[in-house]
Amino acid sequence: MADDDGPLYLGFDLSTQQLKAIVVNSNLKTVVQAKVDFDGDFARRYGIHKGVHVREETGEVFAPVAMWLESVDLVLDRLYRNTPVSLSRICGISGSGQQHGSVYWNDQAPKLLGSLTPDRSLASQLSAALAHEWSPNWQDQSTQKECDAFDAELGDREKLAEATGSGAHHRFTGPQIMRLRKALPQMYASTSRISLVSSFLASVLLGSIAPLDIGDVCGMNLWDVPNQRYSPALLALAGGTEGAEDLRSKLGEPQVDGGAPLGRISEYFVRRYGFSPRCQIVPFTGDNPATILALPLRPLDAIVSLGTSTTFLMNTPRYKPDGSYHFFNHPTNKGHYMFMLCYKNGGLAREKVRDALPPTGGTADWQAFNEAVLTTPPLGMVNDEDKAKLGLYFYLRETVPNIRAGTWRFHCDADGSNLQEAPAWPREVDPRIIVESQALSMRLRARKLVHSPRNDLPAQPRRIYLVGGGSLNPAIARVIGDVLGGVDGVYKLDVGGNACALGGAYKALWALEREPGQTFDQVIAPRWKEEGSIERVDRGYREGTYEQYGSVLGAFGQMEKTLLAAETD
Ligand code: XUL
Repeated sequence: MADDDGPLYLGFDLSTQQLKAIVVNSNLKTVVQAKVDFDGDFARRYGIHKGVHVREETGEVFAPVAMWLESVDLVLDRLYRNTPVSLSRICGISGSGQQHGSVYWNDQAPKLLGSLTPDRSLASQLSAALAHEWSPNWQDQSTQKECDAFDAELGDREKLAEATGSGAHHRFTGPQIMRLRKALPQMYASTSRISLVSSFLASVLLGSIAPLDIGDVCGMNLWDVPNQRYSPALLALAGGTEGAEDLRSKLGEPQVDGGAPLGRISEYFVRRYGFSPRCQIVPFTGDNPATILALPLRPLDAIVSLGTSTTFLMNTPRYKPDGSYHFFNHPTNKGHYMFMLCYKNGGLAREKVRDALPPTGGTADWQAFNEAVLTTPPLGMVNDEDKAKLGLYFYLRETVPNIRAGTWRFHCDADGSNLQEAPAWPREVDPRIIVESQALSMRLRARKLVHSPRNDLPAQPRRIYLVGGGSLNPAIARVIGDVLGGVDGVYKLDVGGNACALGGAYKALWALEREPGQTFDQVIAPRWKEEGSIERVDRGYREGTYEQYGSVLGAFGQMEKTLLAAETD
């Protein structure tokens, strides 16, 4: 199909701070993109900062839903004005939303969604469809009591993780719903449907309430993953003893096939922006599940996202839940899962270590940090008799594992024995130790999911893809390769901040161009060109070095356990 007359696909990403839209053609080439920046475009009107309101006293973090509605009109307006092609060529739309956030619709919603007039804005017509003007955000921390109840409901935290793929987390939608039901009983009673941010955006485009997505439904602590149904006990916990069925109908059943179109686009968008009336809306998913759709990510490949926080993502057929990490249904591959580690102490923690380095007399900050990383030997061991240095650098309470803020330095023998608190070491050693520590934590937790990629090599990922700000740092790429391996190399993914929106656009393409039974990978992989999409930044697995880190992995876990135990004493 020629690039200039074939079908186009649109992917959205409704994240905390922006709404992005990206249009690709059947060859995965980006045709046009547009974005709305909430602070830049709306800070004055909505009084938000970094896209949200924060109520320090309660730990609540929430966003105005009307602002998102305004953003949909604004981003389409920008797309419409800038596009070199007609939006009528767009055959399918999908996308992503920040995970865990929820939107509360009242009983007017179906009527209002279905009768939008193109000469008035979405916000002016749909604000009346909301039971609650706010959407709780994933940064919210107001639900400790509810999390304790979730962790206890099925026995303990590990049992909850076995059932729902995750232990209870403040941001997860089940604990959030439980809190809102008690805090705002009238609002909850007047809610007829609850959407996740992903299905909210799909609903607006569809002109009716869209079902939840099969990947995103796992970010609630309500979906029983092994049995693929809502957990009646957890529905009753969140919705109230008599309210389990009511909550089930508020949520609705998710759509199992992430590639089955939900229906045609609402007439509002046809008349206002020139979309084709045949354009299909495909289920939207969470931003993390959408990230793994931005490239053909095979089992044994991993994505490390190095932003303010750090996330580690894998596509795996193995379901091995644990209270400190997450399993979600894979958004497109039935029977596969997305494994996710989500660390709070990522880029900011590295920055603090950088800022504590002795002044260098003019050397750029990261240059000094990187030099320190690259001139310090693995584990700070100059020779075999040296102690291996291990540290934890948490500027915020961490979730993986749940350890308080603080800095700890330990050491052990090369074989991992004799772990002890270490005497202070020079500050120039810290840059390597913090990056190693972040990578060791990922290796420790991903080890149940990896196996030997080939020829008796030790178990490790095949390829590691880096995204986010930290992916530009060669010293970090080197340590990731040293510690995590990656027999086929470490790569930087060159999609800027657009991975989730791109994943959404590819999902729409897959949904509409797949032959019966064709998987996402079978459709996307042959069209995906490495050139221009990825760049190899480290060779990955180094024999000897990888094994050296393997010897201290147990000691690293022991260090975490020691600190956890000290906290509960
Ligand atoms: C994941 C999470 C964040 C948000 C960011 O569990 O809460 O990564 O998805 O939008």
